[in-house]
Amino acid sequence: MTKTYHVVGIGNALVDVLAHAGEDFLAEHGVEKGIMQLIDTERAVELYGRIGPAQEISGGSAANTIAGIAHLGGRTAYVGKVKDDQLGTIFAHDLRAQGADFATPMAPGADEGETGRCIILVTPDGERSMNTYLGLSERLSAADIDAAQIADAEWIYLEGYRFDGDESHAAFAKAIAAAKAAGGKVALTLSDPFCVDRHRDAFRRMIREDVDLLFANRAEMLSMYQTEVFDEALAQAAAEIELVACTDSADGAHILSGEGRWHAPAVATRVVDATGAGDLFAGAFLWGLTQGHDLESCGRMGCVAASEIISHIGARAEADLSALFRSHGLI
Ligand code: GMP
Repeated sequence: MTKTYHVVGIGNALVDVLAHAGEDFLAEHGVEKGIMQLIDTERAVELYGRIGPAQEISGGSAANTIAGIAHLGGRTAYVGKVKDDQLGTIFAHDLRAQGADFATPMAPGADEGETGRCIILVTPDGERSMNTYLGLSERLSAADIDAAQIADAEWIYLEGYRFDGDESHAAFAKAIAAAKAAGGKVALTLSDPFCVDRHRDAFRRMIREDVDLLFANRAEMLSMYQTEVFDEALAQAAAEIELVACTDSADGAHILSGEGRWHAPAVATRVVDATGAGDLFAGAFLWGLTQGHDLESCGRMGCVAASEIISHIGARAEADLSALFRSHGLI
């Protein structure tokens, strides 16, 4: 029976506030380069007051992935918490306008807190350093998971960042149970090396028991398996997960399944802003998978989509990804 959704994603619903910044700005304001740091309201206000001109663009890691799949014509839905405020309305509009279903109830305007945002500082080398004020996205709980919707998905895609919220562990457990009971599959992204550090045991349990497809980058993979040897981490992951897709920046991506291993080269491009590269890699990879493409092609699609995202500011596709896949002979 055909399911309504190819992929339903669950994660932190955030609006990105993107600004250019020099290395000295990062040092001066204690921003750690290349990773995600959680910040409180006070710090968000302070940082916002100090950055240069910024652009607000809908973001959120899993939301970017889902938007990418929808952009490619895949059937998708997203689950994440925003508030009924200006940024929440923009976030919902952008996702729906891309063709994804988004039905998570918005927190009412009278509630405390605001829609979450991520202050992203882009250095001249194109690297992104993220400062996340979670706001309402933090409150995603099991009550926000519609088991019938999840059961109607071929894949669910879980964002590792959401491990930072206690109630969201229960939300993930509910989603996994609903997906598995209906023959669905579970994909997880590790999201960030320090997030892995904070929740290694919970990640490990989920990986061993429930995850069919793991997305990670090199730093996250090393953090997960607590080794400095990349190949060793990849081998450990492949031994316990059916399918592993691990990105490695300018070195592209490694795909592992059983005894099989493939490498997809990065697509040469000028790196303007690395924000969303991994998200769109995952989106394109999952789209390819649900369309029945072989694993190597899925990896190559991921790298083509990632190269589009890093060639401009923001984590949502601007060019026609299907046209790019055609020009690379992938479809
Ligand atoms: O990081 C996810 C994906 O983005 C990688 O697998 C690459 O496809 C792409 N990517 C990330 N960093 C770079 C880079 O510095 N150069 C190029 N060409 N691609 C990158």
